[in-house]
Amino acid sequence: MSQTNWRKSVVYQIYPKSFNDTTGNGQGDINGITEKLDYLAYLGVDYLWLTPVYQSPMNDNGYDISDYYQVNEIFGSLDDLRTLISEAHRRDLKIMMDIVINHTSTEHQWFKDAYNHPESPYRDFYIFKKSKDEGPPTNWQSKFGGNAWQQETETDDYYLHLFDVSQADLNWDNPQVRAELHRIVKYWMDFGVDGFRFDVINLISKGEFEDSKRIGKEFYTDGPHVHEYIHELNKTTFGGTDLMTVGEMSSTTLDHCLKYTRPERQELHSVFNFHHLKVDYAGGDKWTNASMDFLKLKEILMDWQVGIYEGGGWNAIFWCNHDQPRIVSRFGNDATETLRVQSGKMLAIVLHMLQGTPYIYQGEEIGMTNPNFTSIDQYQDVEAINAYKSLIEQGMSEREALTILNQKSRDNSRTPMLWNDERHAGFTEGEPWMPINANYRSINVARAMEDSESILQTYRKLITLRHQHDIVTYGDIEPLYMTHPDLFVYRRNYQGKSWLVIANFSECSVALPESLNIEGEAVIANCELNQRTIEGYGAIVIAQEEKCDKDSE
Ligand code: TEU
Repeated sequence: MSQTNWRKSVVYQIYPKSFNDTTGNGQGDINGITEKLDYLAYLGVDYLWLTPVYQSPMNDNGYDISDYYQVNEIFGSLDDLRTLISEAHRRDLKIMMDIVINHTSTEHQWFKDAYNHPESPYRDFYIFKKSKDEGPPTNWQSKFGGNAWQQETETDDYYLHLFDVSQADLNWDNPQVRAELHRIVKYWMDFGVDGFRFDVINLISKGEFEDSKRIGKEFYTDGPHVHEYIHELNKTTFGGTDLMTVGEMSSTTLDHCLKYTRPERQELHSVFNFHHLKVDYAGGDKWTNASMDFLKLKEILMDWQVGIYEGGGWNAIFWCNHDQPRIVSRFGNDATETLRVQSGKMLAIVLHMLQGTPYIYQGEEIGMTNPNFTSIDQYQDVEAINAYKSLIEQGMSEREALTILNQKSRDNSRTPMLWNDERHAGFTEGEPWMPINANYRSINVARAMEDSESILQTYRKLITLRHQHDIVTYGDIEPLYMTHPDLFVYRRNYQGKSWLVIANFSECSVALPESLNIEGEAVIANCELNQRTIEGYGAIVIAQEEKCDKDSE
């Protein structure tokens, strides 16, 4: 297996339950991933990130781990995972595991022992607190709705769960907990994996529990000891190896992300942040219907691009993951086939020319869309179901609530991968655990592979460009025309060369600003620039010999 430069790499995210089923039980499995490795090699990606496949009651689809050392039997066995790793390595593909160590499932042996046994040595593995004024210890809110404290049945104590009630937060202030978590990471390193994605790793250090009135985010986001604990994790486990690491950072700041990723601090290689994906949250509230604020999208993306580049950190860049709606339905346009293909390519070009490590979420590369469910019964996700109940309680009609879920739910991205136009889109021989998108006959991998003009071919070309041209990885980033209402324009500059990226986020043709120099050779495009006009959802990257000073705001 050859050495991989993680900085020049592209990562493909796999949600195993919805990827490819080889047993006929309607849920994807590890052997299903192995079966598709040739396709992933054809796509050209470098790393495969698997969302959790450990033993779990699956209340949050695997982000509730009950045994970190075992594979959930719905996904297969440890041997299947060994085979996947060696088959991936044969094709120069690397495997990243998802490590969920902010919390465990309440089915984990540690928690079972701790619960109801105040004397248990595992009691201090979690965060148990006394009730306050006959209510929960603080007013902290769970990210999945409701109070973040759950009362024990036998005692007066509450335990903390920042996510579902079945996901109890670990107490990282306890050195024994940290030692156990380091052991888990080392186990998977020895197993032969090539990288880790750390789930909500910036929430591990909880601050003050005193103020009971606030909803709590500020007490545990990028908390008091977070950098110390991540540095310790690095030094004790993956530090000094070439394992690639990325941390998922919830509601974080640029300053903290520089600290997490500047190499000399020895914490992580790269970080995900989500600020650019909140530009369609009306008043900051996810559970609303709103169109996106395009100027805000540009501003946030560019603040992070420039800030991380100048500060010497590293971004993970992405439009999609298993918690986000499909990007072509969200910031693109899926109203017609032509618009879907055009906007899908445009979004791909804009993202993959940015600085950082790009992530592709399964199905994004063929432009999969939101499924537009018609009934709440089609939803599976704990967060969506809680949100639905709460919207109805607030007086909304079922129809209105469903419209919001259709736009925002995490289930939008969790429908099965569309492989071909056969029964259940080739995902399973059995009954799929989630409905198959109705448009699978026209949107599927087999078709995209045959079509030289497909979104898939744009992704393949973008990956090749990144591998071949250092400017994409190392170039600086220069935002342009930031107040233009339709165009997203920026430059990458490196060693006297400059790549100009122009994208039109509107459905209509747009005239290019007069001051923009468009001379040069198109490196990749989904359109031509006729008479200095860019068509609806057009995107083009122009290689220019040197930076042109004519560009201006
Ligand atoms: O997500 C963390 C997280 O905060 C979100 O992306 C979350 O899904 C969103 O805020 C809800 O609106 C990670 C995982 O990616 C997610 O699937 C898990 O449910 C969560 O952690 C808990 O482990």
